[in-house]
Amino acid sequence: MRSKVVTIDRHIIDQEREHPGASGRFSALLYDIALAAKIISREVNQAGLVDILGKTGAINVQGEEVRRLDDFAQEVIVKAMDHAGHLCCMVSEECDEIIAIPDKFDKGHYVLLFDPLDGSSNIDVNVSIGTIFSVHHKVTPGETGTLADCLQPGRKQLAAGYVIYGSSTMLVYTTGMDSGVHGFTLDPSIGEFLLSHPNIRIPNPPARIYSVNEAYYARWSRPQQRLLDHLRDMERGGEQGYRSRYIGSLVSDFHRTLLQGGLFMYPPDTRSPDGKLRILYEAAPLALVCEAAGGRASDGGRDVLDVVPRGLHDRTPLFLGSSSLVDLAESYVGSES
Ligand code: P6P
Repeated sequence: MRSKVVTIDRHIIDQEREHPGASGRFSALLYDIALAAKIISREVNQAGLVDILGKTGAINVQGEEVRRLDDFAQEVIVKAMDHAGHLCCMVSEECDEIIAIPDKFDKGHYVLLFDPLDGSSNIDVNVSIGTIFSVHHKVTPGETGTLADCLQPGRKQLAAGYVIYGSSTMLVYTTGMDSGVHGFTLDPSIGEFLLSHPNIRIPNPPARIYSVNEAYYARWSRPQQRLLDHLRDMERGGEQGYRSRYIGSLVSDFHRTLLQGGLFMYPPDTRSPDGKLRILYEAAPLALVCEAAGGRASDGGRDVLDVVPRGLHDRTPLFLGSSSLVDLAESYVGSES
């Protein structure tokens, strides 16, 4: 048994006390995110038992077939977050436009951006999947959330994190560079997220792991190919070689990178010139977590946190993980960014 049992609610209150100006509204927002995560976790973990696997037949804005759990997760988050008075609007991977707060509910000063269930194509084969979330301050006058409130650079995020639904359900979040990264594991027997990974720091020196879909090698630029050749080359003056680990579920690949170190990459290629991953609700939140844990996140030439998206669903190349390995990646591909 750990020396003390700290629930996520207690942790959020303790963090609020460290910020005298905190209104408490922000804390309440984080509680509601944790609640939504518990509800989604229950359904994801029963997916094999309850007939919610398979497809709804609907197609989302990304042109991808929507699986029932996608729908469910999307609805849980919207219904958990839309009436509490914290938000002026929401943005979801599943919705083409901004999600407005119904007029019957009070509006607040925050914007929630999220990918309700990333990696959902892995649901049927029991691979861990995840929810990714990002919180910004409203920056325009008036109550109603606007595009300008959503299209902010990642460095301005108030909070960011993810939930990974795997062998256990974990919620990992940060409220910025000076507050650290903290991981909470769900104890389903009491329905509480308990602090299990306080002050996560990405290991340095990192594990020598690279994570990329090597099937696309032929579609990469020459500098990107040379970077992979370097990482694959075992005989470099006796230097210890690298291992390749690629799950194909962003939250799972990032969670391993955060805890063990390494380099996750989703580079641009001839079919996806901006890469595949979305800035607002995938790259930017994970970049904030990574940097707050002592790592780096780059688009190949600059920090992802400095990228200002032009559209809600803009994509970016992503090089994420241990600083020394992201620096190495930039030394190869930086000139072309
Ligand atoms: P690829 C899952 O569909 C996802 O959006 C991320 O979770 C994952 O990192 C990526 O796509 C995998 O893409 O092209 O390697 O199959």
